[in-house]
Amino acid sequence: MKQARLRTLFGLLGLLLLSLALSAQTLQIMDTKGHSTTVTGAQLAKEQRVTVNVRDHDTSANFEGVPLSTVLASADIALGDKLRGPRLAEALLAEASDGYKVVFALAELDSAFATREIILADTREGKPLDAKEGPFRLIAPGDKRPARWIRQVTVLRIVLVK
Ligand SMILES: Nc1nc2c(c(=O)[nH]1)N[C@H]1C(S)=C(S)[C@@H](COP(=O)(O)O)O[C@H]1N2
Ligand SMILES: [Mo]
Repeated sequence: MKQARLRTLFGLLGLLLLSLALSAQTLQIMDTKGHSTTVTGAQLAKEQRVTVNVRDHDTSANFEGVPLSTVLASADIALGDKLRGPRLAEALLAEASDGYKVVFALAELDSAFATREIILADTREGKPLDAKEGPFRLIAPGDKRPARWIRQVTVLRIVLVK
């Protein structure tokens, strides 16, 4: 009886620590006007999640996360019907904590244009990404080189290319 209660207590404590850890993982999204939105690991855990299987150099890897289009929608970056005209010169500049940067055209992230789905991954083989890779990494299935699979991504900046 006592043991069962202790187990429940430790279970709840574990959940609390997990949710605290997830809310400490943050990613910043900046729109073209400089308005910023913060996305947390806890929020990503509640979204519709997808899994992708990709080749990382010579090994197969399973990443799970949320489509970038969903992440952008949560920051009010409109895609679909709203992505037309001059907005087709908009790009997503992803920045990592080591200074590495990569870009994707916004149209590449929109299901109305793209035949593949680029994701913001937070797990690999079912485990949270380690400090070297995560907490967040972009994965673009279909890219033959993994050079845009930016590790430790901290900022997603929407830029208008002039
Ligand atoms: N933050 C960050 N992400 C990065 C890089 C980097 O230097 N910094 N290199 C890229 C390149 S060139 C490759 S080939 C892959 C290699 O990732 P891996 O070592 O995890 O397989 O990560 C990509 N993502
Ligand atoms: Mo690379």
